[in-house]
Amino acid sequence: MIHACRQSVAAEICIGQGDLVPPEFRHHLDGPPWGTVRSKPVSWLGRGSEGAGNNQQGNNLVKLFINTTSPYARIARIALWEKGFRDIETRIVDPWGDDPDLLAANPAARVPTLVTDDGQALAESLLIVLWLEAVRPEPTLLGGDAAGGVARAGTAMGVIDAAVHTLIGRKTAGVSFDGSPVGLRRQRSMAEGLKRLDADPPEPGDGTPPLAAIAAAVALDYVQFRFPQAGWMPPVPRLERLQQRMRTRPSVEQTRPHD
Ligand SMILES: N[C@@H](CCC(=O)N[C@@H](CS)C(=O)NCC(=O)O)C(=O)O
Repeated sequence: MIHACRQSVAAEICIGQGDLVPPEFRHHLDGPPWGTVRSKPVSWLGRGSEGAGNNQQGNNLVKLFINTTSPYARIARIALWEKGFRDIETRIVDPWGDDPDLLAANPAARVPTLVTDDGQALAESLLIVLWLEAVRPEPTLLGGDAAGGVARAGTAMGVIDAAVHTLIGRKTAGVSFDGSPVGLRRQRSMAEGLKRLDADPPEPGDGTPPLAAIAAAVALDYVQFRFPQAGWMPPVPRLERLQQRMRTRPSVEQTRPHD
């Protein structure tokens, strides 16, 4: 049996071929166990202590499950930070390792998952943003042009989804996934989505950035992080300017993806 071993900041995992198999099917596997995960609780959303601060409102959020590479978790982290929920407890997990607490909160075992103190588990990055907009409308993340902003955010999410799906494809098919019809389609989504965002990039503004700018910056950072020097990467000078401006926000800088 071939094993893929990898290491991340918070989770050291060595996953056998059970990696993608749900628990109830694991008994079909032979060979070594499913894998081990060591997750550590952390008390801050970012990498360092620079961003630490007080939650300005009541503490009705108890835990955010994240990992340090997930663009979805990063969107939720930035949104929470920008909304003033800066000191929520975060727990770094490997979502592929079936962390029992994450699984208990979210049957899809995906990050981000946000657990509130009344036991509600909120999944899906954009639903977390939606919920945040409802419970804390100011500062808004919708910006002045709601339709334009949501349209651009949707393009950025298409890039993020395509990037993540490419990595999942590689998990099952290896790098040959990239040249498959689906892999090429995902590549096109990334390249064309980034081109379109570059042609008409979101405006970050001077204060709280809108969701479109957050999602576009997260998308570009993630593609560059996961596919450095990719031949299909289009030139995106305007998007790179947005990226630089967004990095002046601690919420963005402190959550940059890292293994
Ligand atoms: N649509 C979800 C996607 C979340 C997602 O796929 N997260 C990944 C990490 S990048 C994950 O947890 N993957 C584990 C899995 O798919 O089992 C969102 O917007 O939050």
